[in-house]
Amino acid sequence: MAYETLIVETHGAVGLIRLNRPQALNALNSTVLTELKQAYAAFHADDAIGAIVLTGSEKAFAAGADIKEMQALDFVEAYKNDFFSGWDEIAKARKPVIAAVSGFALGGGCELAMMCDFIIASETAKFGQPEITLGVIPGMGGSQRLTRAVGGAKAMDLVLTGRMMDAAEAERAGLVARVVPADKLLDEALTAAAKIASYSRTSVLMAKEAVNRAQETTLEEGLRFERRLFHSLFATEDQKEGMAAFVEKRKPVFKNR
Ligand code: CO8
Repeated sequence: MAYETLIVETHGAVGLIRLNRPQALNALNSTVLTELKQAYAAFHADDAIGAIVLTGSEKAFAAGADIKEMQALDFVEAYKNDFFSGWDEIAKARKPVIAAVSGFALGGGCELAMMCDFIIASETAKFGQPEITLGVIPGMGGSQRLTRAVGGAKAMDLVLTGRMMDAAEAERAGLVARVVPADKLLDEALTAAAKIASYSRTSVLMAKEAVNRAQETTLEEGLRFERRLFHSLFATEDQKEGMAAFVEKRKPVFKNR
């Protein structure tokens, strides 16, 4: 399928999506959202794909929601159409998604990276929520996901001042899982995604669900949820295969059953 704003490829069991609006530093407009939903749906429907990498260019992962597209929006229209709610579907992807971030990840770009399961950043990455400089606030989850990722003090600093933080600060703050040199970024993300895709799909999906649940519930409920998922994995052929392979000192062959 041909896209106007994305470049989509497969690398073995990994789906790679590159945001591709270089003239606007990958600003997220409605076409990007429509196409991203299509690309996600296609990778989710494809049993051969076990994980997804979402990336941008060297200069920008995405410099935010498209300000030129948003500029004329009025309150009633924004409220009536629940503007930005389309992005919720991206955040609900079931297969693991790694954000590979180089350059600017600002506003909606930072929010999109945070909708992914984890972020691998290049040393050149810059994160920020500069919406305050435009007379608005984050609208795609920035005030909530950033606060959960880095805590209230730093989230408040970034959201109120609109300043950018570099990759080292983002890693120290817990927003970013790994920082790598710019020329290693894609390799690192594809290798991590290939590793995830090599495991039993069922345990991967459940692992993701369990970690996500930690963000949303009490410790007691979260522990109960984890335990139930853990128990249920003993009903899978992949658990038998994984443990047999360990005992027999060989590599497991998961059948996703
Ligand atoms: N939207 C549209 N176009 C953009 C955007 C954007 N977010 N960012 C950059 N561009 C365009 C520029 O307009 C420029 O286009 P042109 O050449 O036609 O003038 C081109 O990309 C290149 O940009 P610059 O020349 O500015 O490049 P620089 O390297 O000088 O600067 C920056 C790079 C610092 C990233 C700068 O482009 C910038 O500050 N961009 C805007 C960052 C920003 O404010 N992002 C937040 C956007 S708002 C948002 O994401 C969520 C809003 C929530 C609202 C909720 C409502 C319900």
